[in-house]
Order: sequence, then C-alpha cells, then structure tokens
Amino acid sequence: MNSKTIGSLFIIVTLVGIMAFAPSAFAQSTASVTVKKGSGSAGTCTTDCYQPGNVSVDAGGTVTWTNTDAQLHTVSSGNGPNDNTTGSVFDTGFSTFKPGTTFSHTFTDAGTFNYYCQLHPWMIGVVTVAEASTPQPNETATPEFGPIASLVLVIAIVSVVAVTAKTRGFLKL
Ligand SMILES: [Cu+2]
Repeated sequence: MNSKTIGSLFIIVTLVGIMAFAPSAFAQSTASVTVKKGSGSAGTCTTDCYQPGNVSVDAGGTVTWTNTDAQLHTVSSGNGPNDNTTGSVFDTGFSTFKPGTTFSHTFTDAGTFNYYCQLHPWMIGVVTVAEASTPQPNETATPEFGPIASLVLVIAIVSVVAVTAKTRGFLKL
C-alpha cells in the first residue's frame, strides 16, 4: 500500500463521513400509489382501490400513481361526481391514465386533497400535504460525534502515521 492509495482511501472515508452528517431536510418528498386490479367493477373496493388510499408528502413533494389495472381510470381531484371543482387541482383526464401508465402531480401547497376516479366514482383516495419541514436551529447546531466520525478520525490518524513512517523510511509498505 503506497501513500497514494492511503490518501485515496482517506478521501473516500471522509466523504462517507460527511454524507452521514447531512441533515435529512426532506422527510417525505415522494409517494407512490397503485390502482388495485379490478377496481373498475363496482363493489370490489372503495378507499382501497387506490393503494394506499391515503398518502402523505411534504409541500413540494410528488405523488406518482401507476395504473396496474387492465382498465382505463382517472385520478381527479375532488369529492365525487357532484363536485363542480373536480379536476381543479390535478386530473389525468379521461384518456391518458391507461393500463401500465403513470401519472404524477407535485403538490406545492399544504392541505388535504381528496380525489376519485371519474369513470368509477367509488374509487376514492386522499393525499395529505404537510408544510415543508425546515431543520430547527438547535438540531443542526451540534452534530453528534457518531461512530462514523470516530472511524474517520482513526483512519486519518493511521494514514498520517503510515505516510509519515514511510516518508521517513521507518516503514516499508
Ligand atoms: Cu376507475
């Protein structure tokens, strides 16, 4: 092992250490929903047609629906066929959400968004959007001196000692 190898190893371990400290600022930025097979038949499902029927994301988060059924469906915001605001927040429309396709919507505002399938109104679901989480000052001020940081320190010391020893001719690596 030459000093170049030791140096590279040290850089890699340091990068891993820094990544371990990166704050998890985005708690829940994506969610996935699939359409249960056979949802197009009345009585087979209600709140479990879209699976899961209730998902949560932070503001700015994206929900992706996948039509795993063999029938055309819609994903339309609103509270059912009598809601004249249907589709005002998000809507696949009647012809795009074919079997095997996906539909995504990014939620910018916090709130509770009901949706349903306009072709099969018994299919209902909810997306709950929370205020985007911001790291609290006291959470980020004092990072924990965790096991990875200790490992980085140990490897750094060993590297320095090894390189020094080699440079001065004490050690033949
Ligand atoms: Cu449907």
